[in-house]
Amino acid sequence: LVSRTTPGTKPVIIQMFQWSYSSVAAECTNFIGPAGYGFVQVSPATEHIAGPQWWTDYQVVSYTLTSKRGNRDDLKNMIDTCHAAGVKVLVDTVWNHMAGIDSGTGVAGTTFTHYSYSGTYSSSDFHYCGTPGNDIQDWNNRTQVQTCELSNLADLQTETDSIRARLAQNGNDLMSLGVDGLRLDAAKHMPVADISTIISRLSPQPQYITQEVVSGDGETIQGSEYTGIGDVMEFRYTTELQESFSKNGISGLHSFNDKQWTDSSHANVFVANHDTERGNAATSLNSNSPSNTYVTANVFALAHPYGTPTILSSYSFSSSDDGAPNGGAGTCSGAGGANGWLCQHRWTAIAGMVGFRNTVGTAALTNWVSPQSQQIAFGRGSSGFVAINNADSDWTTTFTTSLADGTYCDVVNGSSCSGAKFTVSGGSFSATVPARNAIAIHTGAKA
Ligand code: LAG
Ligand code: CA
Repeated sequence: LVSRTTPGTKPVIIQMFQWSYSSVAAECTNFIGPAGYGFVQVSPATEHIAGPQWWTDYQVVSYTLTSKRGNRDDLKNMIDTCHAAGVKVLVDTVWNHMAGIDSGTGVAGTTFTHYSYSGTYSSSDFHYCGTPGNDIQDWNNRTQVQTCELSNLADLQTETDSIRARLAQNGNDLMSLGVDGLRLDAAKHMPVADISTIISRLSPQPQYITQEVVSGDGETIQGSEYTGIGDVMEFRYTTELQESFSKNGISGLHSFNDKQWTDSSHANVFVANHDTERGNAATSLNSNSPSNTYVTANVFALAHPYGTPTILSSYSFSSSDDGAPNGGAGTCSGAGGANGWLCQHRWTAIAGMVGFRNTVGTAALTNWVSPQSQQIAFGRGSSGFVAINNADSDWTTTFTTSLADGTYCDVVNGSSCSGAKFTVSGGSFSATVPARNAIAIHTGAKA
């Protein structure tokens, strides 16, 4: 495999969960490009089952590039428009399985029954692992996880050349439209050798790949197995932030080097994704989390050097099955959402911290202080400094920093220097970090 660059000078990805292609295109032009995001990640592009729920997208019925987000032309137009705005496009890609329901007609008109998808696959193309319902029962059994069914979804024989060829054809179709990279759905359910063979057949090679491998410490299948292919979504980070910000305290977040997690250069990190934000066991923070913790955790993720951050941009829901509001057209207004959409990527703190991340680059974490378990502050070399106060009272102090003398704008609570200003003099500055809030300054935002 050729080595792939991880996101570079504009590393931040936005997961545009369920946004229609035309709405992503408009948002690339209007906000995402100018704000300095590097990538948008869109929902699966392949034809899927019909229905109002969001998760229809993960039940593939053919590789026609028509989904509820738009058709092939809409996809191409979005890619071109986002590129013109300096934003690259990642597509969520479902290679492990096909639809799990008994029968139906897909959103582009393909008829199917379970294990038979007209024009694409027939029953001999799937695994039947022999467990009851052919479902995964033992999540510590590698063979079961990779050849049994995830939620009844027909499991492709990805070890065979014909299936690999068909999946590579789907990948090359995406690449031919100008797609820059892929999010590989259910990667844990496919052996590394299967994915690498498919990826090796793509031309051009994807510039970025992130893989969905949910692994816990000591589990049989580990994300680290997959780092030769690309990045791995590190779900333990998501859990750590949720536990730290909502109960344990944040002082332990200095470094993750002592963990068994994916190494920093291969970890794709997120405060929430579309699965965890609706997780029944509160597996992550989400926009309803109390005390502003969703925001302060995102500030942390964008400030800390571990991993490549993805920001979720999603919508409010009353049932976890609810599909996108407003007919799927993502809409934002000012620094927030509209018509049911949340537009987290526009929130002042998050957009401000994207500028911080782009400015500090790979600068080392310096000048860490944590006077108590709910307060942390650190610098990123001589380029930026952040302080996060997850306690219930204000934190007024003098911070030691490597920033040069000057007056800097808080990018968490203001944009274009509309918030607080802090003056660094002789390697220190004084500030009040409001309760359950944060401040951040960097050399790209001086007064
Ligand atoms: C993923 N990553 O590996 C996605 O992030 C996750 O959102 C997908 O599940 C999963 N893999 C399969 O691609 C989603 C929903 C499931 C849904 C599934 C297929 O979280 O709830 O399952 O997509 O649509 C649904 C029903 C199941 C049913 C299944 C098959 O909820 O009860 O068995 O469909 O009919
Ligand atoms: Ca599989």
